[in-house]
Order: sequence, then structure tokens, then C-alpha cells
Amino acid sequence: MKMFSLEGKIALVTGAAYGIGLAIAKALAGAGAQIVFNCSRQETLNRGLQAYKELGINAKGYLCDVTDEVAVANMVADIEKSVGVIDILVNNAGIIKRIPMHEMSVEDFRRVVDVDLVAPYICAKAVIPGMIKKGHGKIINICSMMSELGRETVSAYAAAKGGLKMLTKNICSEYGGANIQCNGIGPGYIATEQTAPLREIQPDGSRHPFDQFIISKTPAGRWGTPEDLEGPAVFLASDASNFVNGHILYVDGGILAYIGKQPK
Ligand code: NAP
Ligand code: GCO
Repeated sequence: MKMFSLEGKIALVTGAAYGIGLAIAKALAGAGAQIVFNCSRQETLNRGLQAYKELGINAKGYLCDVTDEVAVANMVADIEKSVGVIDILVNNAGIIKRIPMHEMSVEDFRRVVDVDLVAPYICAKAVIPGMIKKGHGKIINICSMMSELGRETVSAYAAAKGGLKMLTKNICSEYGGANIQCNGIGPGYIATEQTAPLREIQPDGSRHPFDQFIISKTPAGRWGTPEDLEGPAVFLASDASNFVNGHILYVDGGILAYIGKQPK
């Protein structure tokens, strides 16, 4: 099982103060990786540092907006100087804005694409030179079911996550020869702060209509949890996946395979 070990590896997980990023960072730390993370707000950084401390993980945190190329370059340079060259990058930081497309401002559309697509390019561009020098690297892009499917009100997010799927395949194509594996994880519907609005209990005490919809569309009959992503992340970050490249691993409880339960 040594192939799953991350001992001696340095992992940067973006947006990993809580939610999916924190769960993935916890799993990578459990496999032996040294964790570095970032977020864009001081209060989130403080929250993340406290969370890692309570987990007994000696994580280094940075205040860095992943859409700011200079800030990302400076963060990576500081990591390389103070911790070491990054072996594993998880492009996790992401946002969503649920607005009907014809009502969405260009600024809102552009911000979602900036965070969810341009920033993974910025972060990958910053770490790849070090990975090439080291002779290996792992890049994991957190895609989405919306890399494959659309739905009302998430046009910018789906466009970005669809692009992130293809950026994943292109990094694989361009850097596979440098022994860099770039894969994606496509979570299904995961219970985090990002999806909390879709799970709000209704005034009459019933479940949110979208909550009921997702349950009916998921063979597993439940929402995913951030912990469901831990094993897939360790696999894609480790030597166990050295011949897996350009692949999007959907961790969705089977939604993408299932037409959905017949309404009663
Ligand atoms: P979340 O709870 O909203 O957490 C997002 C994290 O990203 C936060 O730590 C946030 O911290 C950080 N972040 C946002 N914008 C940033 C920026 N510009 N620079 C640096 N950090 C930034 O989201 P989540 O549910 O854990 O999702 C994490 C990733 O999984 C996202 O890429 C999301 O699209 C994807 N995903 C989620 C689901 C789901 O069902 N939850 C499913 C599929 C894919 P700050 O606010 O401090 O920056
Ligand atoms: C939405 C949800 C989804 C999830 C996830 C699904 O509004 O449809 O937020 O987009 O976040 O991306 O894989």
C-alpha cells in the first residue's frame, strides 16, 4: 500500500479553510503530505488555521486570491522557499452565483469564470516549473457534475467547470511527458456551505424541493459529504495513479449514470 503514501510530499490545496478543500487536505495529510492552503478572506484563514490545529495538522496558510496572478506567484515562491517545491496542487477554490443567465451581469459571469477556470490555470502555471525541475507532479482540478450537465441559473459555473474539464485534459497532454499527471475530481451534490441554499428546510418543515430532487436523482439516495472525496483525492495525489492522466473521476453517488427515480 506504499503506493498510496504521500510521505515527504508537499501539497497546496486552494480554498481549503473549510468544505471540500479542508476534507481533501485532511486526507492528504493523513497519507503523509505536508499541507499548505490559501483563501481570500482573513476570517476564513483564521477559521482554517483553527480547524487544522484542532485536527492536529501542521498546515501553513496564506491569504491569497487565486485570481491574482502576482499574488499566486508570490505565494508559490514563498512556499518553495519556506516549505519546499510543491508536489501536489489541488485547484479547489471556487464560487458559484445562481442567477438566470439573461439577468446575470457580465461582471458576475466573469468573476465566476475567473475563480473557477482562470485561477486553476494561474495556479497550475505557477507550480508546473517546480514540478518539471523535480521530475514529477500531481495536479487535481475540482470539476463538477456541471462539467457534463447544465441546469437553470448556473450558466457561468457550468461554462467554467466545463472549461476546467478541458484544461485538465490539456495540462495532461502538454505536461504528461514531464511526468506530471493532471486529473479532475467531479463531485456530485455535496453538503457544504456552497450548497446550503439548496438544502434549506422550508417554512412548513419540508425539505427544499431541490434537495428532494437530488435525492431522487442519486442512486445512493443521499447528498455526498466532503469525506466522500477523501479516498479519490489520495488516489489521484499518489503514485497509485501514475498512469492515470487527463481523467475526470466523478464522485457523485451515481447521479451521472442514473435517469432518476420515477415520481410517485
Ligand atoms: P465552499 O464551501 O464555498 O468553499 C469555497 C472555498 O474556496 C472557501 O475556502 C473560500 O474561502 C475559497 N475561495 C473562494 N474564492 C476564492 C478566491 N478567489 N481565492 C482563494 N480562495 C477562494 O465550496 P465547496 O462546496 O467546499 O466547494 C469547493 C470546490 O468544489 C469548488 O471548486 C466547487 O465548485 C466544487 N464543487 C462543489 C460541489 C458541492 O456540491 N459542494 C460539487 C462539485 C464541485 P474564501 O471565501 O475566504 O476565499
Ligand atoms: C448547483 C450546485 C452544483 C454543485 C456541484 C454539482 O447549484 O447546481 O451548486 O453546481 O455545486 O457543482 O456537481
